[in-house]
Parts: sequence; C-alpha cells; structure tokens
Amino acid sequence: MAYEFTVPDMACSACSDTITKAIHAIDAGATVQTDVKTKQVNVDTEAAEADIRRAIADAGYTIA
Ligand SMILES: [Cu+2]
Repeated sequence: MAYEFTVPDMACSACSDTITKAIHAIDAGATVQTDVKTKQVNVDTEAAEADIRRAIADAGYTIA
C-alpha cells in the first residue's frame, strides 16, 4: 500500500535518513520518498499504516 504522511519536524536530510531507516526497520523492502521542503513522506510498503506511523513517532518525529 502507498501512504503519504506530513512530518513538519523533518527539517533536514539527517531527519529524512532517520525516518527512512526507521521505516526500513519495519519493512526492509519499503520504498520511501521524502521531501524536506514539503515535509512529505511517501511510503510504499507491505506493512500496516499504523506500524509505519509508530515507527516514525518512535524515531522522534510528529505526523501532522
Ligand atoms: Cu534534521
């Protein structure tokens, strides 16, 4: 499934890397695209949306 999240506190490429790694820890095969400017995180994954949301939150970021 493809999901789109807005993560306002994703401020730089390090944030983007942290979020991407957190999602890959849940689903290594996930496709993750982030845009620091628009704060969008697009995820194509086999994992449940709730698990992806939890991974992003546990990494220290807030989904709008
Ligand atoms: Cu950052």
